[in-house]
Amino acid sequence: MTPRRFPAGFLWGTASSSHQHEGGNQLNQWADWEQKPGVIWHGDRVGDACGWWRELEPDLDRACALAQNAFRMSLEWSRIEPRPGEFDPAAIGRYREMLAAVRARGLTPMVTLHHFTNPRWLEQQGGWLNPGTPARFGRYVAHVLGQLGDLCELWCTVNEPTIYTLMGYLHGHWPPGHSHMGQAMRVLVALLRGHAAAVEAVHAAGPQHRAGIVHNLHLVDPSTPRLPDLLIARFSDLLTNGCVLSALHTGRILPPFGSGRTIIPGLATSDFIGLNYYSRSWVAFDIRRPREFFSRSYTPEHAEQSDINSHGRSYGEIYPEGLYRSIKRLSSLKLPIYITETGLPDHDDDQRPRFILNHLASVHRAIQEGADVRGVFLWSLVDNFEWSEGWDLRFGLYALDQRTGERRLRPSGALYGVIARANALPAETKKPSV
Ligand code: IFM
Repeated sequence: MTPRRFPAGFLWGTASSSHQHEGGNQLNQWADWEQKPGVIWHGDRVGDACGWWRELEPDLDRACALAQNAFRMSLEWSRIEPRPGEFDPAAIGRYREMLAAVRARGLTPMVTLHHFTNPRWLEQQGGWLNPGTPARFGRYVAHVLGQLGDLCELWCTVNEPTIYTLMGYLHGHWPPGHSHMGQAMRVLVALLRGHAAAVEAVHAAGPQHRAGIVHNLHLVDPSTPRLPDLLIARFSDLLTNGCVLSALHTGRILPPFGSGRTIIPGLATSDFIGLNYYSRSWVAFDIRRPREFFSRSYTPEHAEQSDINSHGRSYGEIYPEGLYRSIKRLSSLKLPIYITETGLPDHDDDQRPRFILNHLASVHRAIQEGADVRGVFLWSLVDNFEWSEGWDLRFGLYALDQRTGERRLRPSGALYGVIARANALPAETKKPSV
C-alpha cells in the first residue's frame, strides 16, 4: 500500500480563539457571565487561559515542531473596540506582533473576526438582537482590515452562528442565558447579516483577501426509517444546518427564519466555507416533547463516545464517516472548503490518535472523490477554556497544567506532526468503517 497523499500546499494547522486561549481580558460578555454562580462547570474561570496575550511565541514554536504550516486564531473585538467607535492602538499593536510571529515561522494565518465573544458595551445594547449590530460589526471588520490586512489574507467572518444562537438563546447555557425561540431566530439572521457585512469589508480591502463563514455541521440522523423519525430528523437538520447552508447558497433566508423572500445582499458572496465537524446526534419523534418540537435527540449507547461533560453525557459520538458526509454536503456550495475545526475532548489521549487517523482518512477520501478541501485545523494546539464546560474537557495536542503553565506533548500531537510532515496518511492506516 502507498501512503495517502494530500494535495501540494495543503494547510495543516490548529485552531484557537481569543477568549479561550489569550487570557486576562475583562472587556467582553464572558467576563461578566463567569461571575454568575453555577454557569461554568466546577465554577472554573478563564483566568490566564493559555497566556497568549502575554506570550504566544513558545506555542507557535510547538506548532512548528509538529510540522504545521498554518495557524487559526481569532481577534477579540472587545480589546480592539473597548468603547463604541473607539479603537485601541495598543490592542492592534499586540495583534500585529502576534500575526508577525505567526508569519515569521512560515505559518499561514487564518483569522476569525467573531468567535462567540462581544464587547461588554455591545452586549449591554442587546448584542445581536440590536438591529444595528451587523452594520457595527461591518465597521469593526473594515477597521481591522485597515490595520492588519497586510498580515493576513484568510478571514473567517463568524464562527458557528448556529451554536452561538443555540447556546445563548435556546439552551441558555451561555450568555445572555435566554431561552426564546423568536430571539434565537432573530439572532441567527443577524449573524448572517453580520457575515455579509464582514465579507463586504474584507473584499473592499483588496482582491488578495478571502472571506468565509465557519459552520458547525452537526449531523442529525433519524433513529429509524419510519416516517415520523425521518420528518423530525429533516426538521432538526433544517434548524441545525439547512437554514445556514441554503442562505449561503441562495442569499435568502428560508422559513421559519425568514419569509423566503428575505434577501441579504452579499450573503452568497463568500470565497470559501469553513467546516467545523465534531459529531452527530440521532433523533426520534417523541409526542411527549412539544417544547423540543416533538424530537428526542440522543447518542446510542453502543456508539463510541468522547469524554463526559457537565451534564453527565459524553461530548459526542465519535463518527469519522460524518466528516466525509459533511464535506460531500458542503461541496454542493461549489466553494473551497477548509476544515476549520475538528477534534475531541480526550483527557488521557486514548482515543485521539485513532480519531485523527480516521477523520483525516475521511478528508482524504472526499478529496480523492473531487472535493476541494484546502486544509485542516485541529481543535486545538493546547488545552484551553471550554466555555461553560470550563477546564475539564481537554482538546489539546499539548496537555496544559494551568498551575505551572507547563505543556506536555500528547502522543496524538506527535502523530499529527508525522502526518503533516509527510503531507500524507501512513500506508497502514485502516479506512474507517462505513
Ligand atoms: O471550543 C469550541 C470552539 O470554541 C468552537 N467549536 C467547538 C470547540 C470545542 O467544543
